[in-house]
Amino acid sequence: MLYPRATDSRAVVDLSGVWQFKLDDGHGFADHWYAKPLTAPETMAVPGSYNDQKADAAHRDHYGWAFYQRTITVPPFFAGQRIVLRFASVTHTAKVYLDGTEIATHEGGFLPFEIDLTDQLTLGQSALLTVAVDNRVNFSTLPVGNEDGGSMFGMGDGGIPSVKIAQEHAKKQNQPNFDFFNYAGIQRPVKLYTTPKAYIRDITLVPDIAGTNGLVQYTVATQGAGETTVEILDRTGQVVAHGAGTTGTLTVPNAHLWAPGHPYLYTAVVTFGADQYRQTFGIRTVRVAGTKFLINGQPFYFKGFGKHEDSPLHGRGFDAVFDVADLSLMHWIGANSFRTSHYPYAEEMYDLCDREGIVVIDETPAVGLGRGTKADAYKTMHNGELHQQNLRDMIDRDKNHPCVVMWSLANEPETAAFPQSAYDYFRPLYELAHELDPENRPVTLVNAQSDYNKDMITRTMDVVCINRYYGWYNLGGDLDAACEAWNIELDFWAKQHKPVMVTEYGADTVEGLHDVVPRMFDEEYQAEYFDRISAQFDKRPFFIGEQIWNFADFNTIQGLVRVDGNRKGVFTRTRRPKMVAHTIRRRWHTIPDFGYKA
Ligand code: GCB
Repeated sequence: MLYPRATDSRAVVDLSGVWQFKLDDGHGFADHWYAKPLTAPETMAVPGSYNDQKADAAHRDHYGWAFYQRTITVPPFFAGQRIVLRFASVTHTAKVYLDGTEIATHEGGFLPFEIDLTDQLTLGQSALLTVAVDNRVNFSTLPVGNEDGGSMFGMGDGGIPSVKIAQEHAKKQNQPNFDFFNYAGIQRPVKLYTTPKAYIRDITLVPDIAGTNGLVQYTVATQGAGETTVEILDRTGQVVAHGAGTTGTLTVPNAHLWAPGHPYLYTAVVTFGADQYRQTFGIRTVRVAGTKFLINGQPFYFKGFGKHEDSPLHGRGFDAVFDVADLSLMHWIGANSFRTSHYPYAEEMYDLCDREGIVVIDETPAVGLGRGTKADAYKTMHNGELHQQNLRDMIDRDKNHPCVVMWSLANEPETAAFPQSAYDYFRPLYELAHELDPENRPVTLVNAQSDYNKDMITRTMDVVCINRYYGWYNLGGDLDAACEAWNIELDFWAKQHKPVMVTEYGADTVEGLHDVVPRMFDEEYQAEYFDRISAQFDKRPFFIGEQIWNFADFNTIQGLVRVDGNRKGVFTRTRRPKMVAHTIRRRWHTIPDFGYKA
C-alpha cells in the first residue's frame, strides 16, 4: 500500500488536530453516538494514544470502545478526483462511520487501512466522521490478551477465597499477555488524499547489483486505463534510467549503493495516465550465507536495540520529534539497527531510517502467542488468520524500504512446551513471508528463553534471534554464572551452523542508583552486565549481532516487577543516558558495521 504523498497529481489533507472524543459508557452503539454530534464531548489530540491525555484513571484504564469525531470537508476544486480516507493505524479495532453510515471496520492496531470516499462525499459540504475504537485484547487478538484474568506479573489469587471473590467483583481491565502498556486510540496520522480516477495502486521495486550497475525490477499495479512510465532519479534529481510499461528491469549505471551509514536513496517517478507517484528506494542486497548476514555481499554486524513506540503523554502516538531524536541518539551511541518490537511502527519511522542509514528488523504484532497457558494453546487459539493478514499487510506496506533487512514473524511465542505445534503453526508463516516478499529477505522468529534442545522451529529460521536474560530473570545478580550459561547455550548454537544474534538482553536499572559493589537495579550492574556478556559474543564467529533490551525505559501494565514501567532502557523515558550508555558507546564505536568477524 502506498504512503499518502503529495505529487504533481495528488493532494493530501492531514486530519491531525484536536478531535471530539468520548469513552463509551456501554450505550454508545445502542444510542447511535456515531450518527450525531457527541453530547458533552471531550477534546482529544490525534494522532496520540488517549490514555495519558487526561488526568484520570477512566482514560488510562479504559476497557472497551471509545468514540472519536470530527467533521471533514472536501473543497469543490477536488472535483473529478478520487478521494480516499486513510488511517495509518487505529488500535486495536476500528469502526468508521460517515454521517452515521458504517463505511469500514478494521481489526489490528498497527497497520494502515483506507476507504474510498469518492461517491460518499458531497464536495463543499461537511460530513460527520466518527471512529469507534476498541482497545480490548484477548486470545484471538494480536497482540494477545489474557482472557482468563491471568496476570503477567504474578498477581494471582494465591488460592485465597477473599481475593477470589474480590477479583470477581473487580472492574474489568485489559490483561495484556505482553510487557508494554496497552495504549490505544487513533495513534497515527489520519489523512485524506486524492488521485486521478485512473490511478497507481501500488509500486514494487526490487533492487539488485550487477558489477558496478544497479538493477531495479519494477512492477506497477494500476486501476483504469493509461500508459505507464518509470524514471529513476538520483539524489541530485538527474534521470539515470527510464522505462515504460507496468513491469520491467532498469539498469542504473555506476550505482550508489544504500548501506547502513551510507544511505544513498534514488527516487522512482512513476506516471500512469494523469497520475504520478514518487517512490524512494535504495539499491542494496540482503542475503544469508552460511553463518553470515550479508548486506551488499559484506558481512554485517547488528549493533542496536529493541525499541518501543513509547513516550510521555503521547503514549504510542506518532511523534516525529521523538523518532528523529531517537535516531540521533542511535548515531551517538554507535548503533546501526533496531527491531520494531513488538509491532510494525509508523511508516514515517521507516522513511527516516532509509534516510539515516539505520537497519530495521520489521516485526508483526504477534507477541504473547501460546504463552502462559498450561495446555497447548496452538490447538485452541484463533489468531492464525489475523497473523497471516498482518504479515501480508506489513510486507505490502514496507517492501520498498531499504532499511528493512529482515522480517520477524513474532516475538517470544511458546516454542518449547509444544514444539511440534509451534513448528506446525510457524512453518507455513515462514514460507508465506518468503512468498510474499518480492525481495525475499531473510525471515526470523524471536525466541524466548526456554529449552532450546526441545524447540524445533527457531533453528529453522534464516537467522536465529534469541532473547536471553541470563543475569537477570535467570541467574539474576550472578554474572559469572550468567556468562557460563551463555557459553553453554552458545556451544549448542555453534552446532546448528546458523547465524545467531541476541535480540534482547538487559537489566532493569534505576537511574541515579549507585553502589561500589554492583547490585541488580543499580547503574553499575547494568554496565557490568553488558560488558561481561557482550564479551562472550566476541568469541563466537557465528554470532552476528547484539540488540539490547531496551533503547529507552517504557510504560507497562502495573505489576510487582515494574516500578514505573520497564526500566531496562539504556536511556530514560525522556531520553537521558544512563551510565551504561557511555560504556556501550565506547564498545560500539570500535565495532565496524561490516567485516567485524570476517
Ligand atoms: C521479554 C519480552 C519483552 C519484555 C522483556 C522484559 O522477553 O520480549 O517484551 O519487555 O522481556 O523486560 O521482561
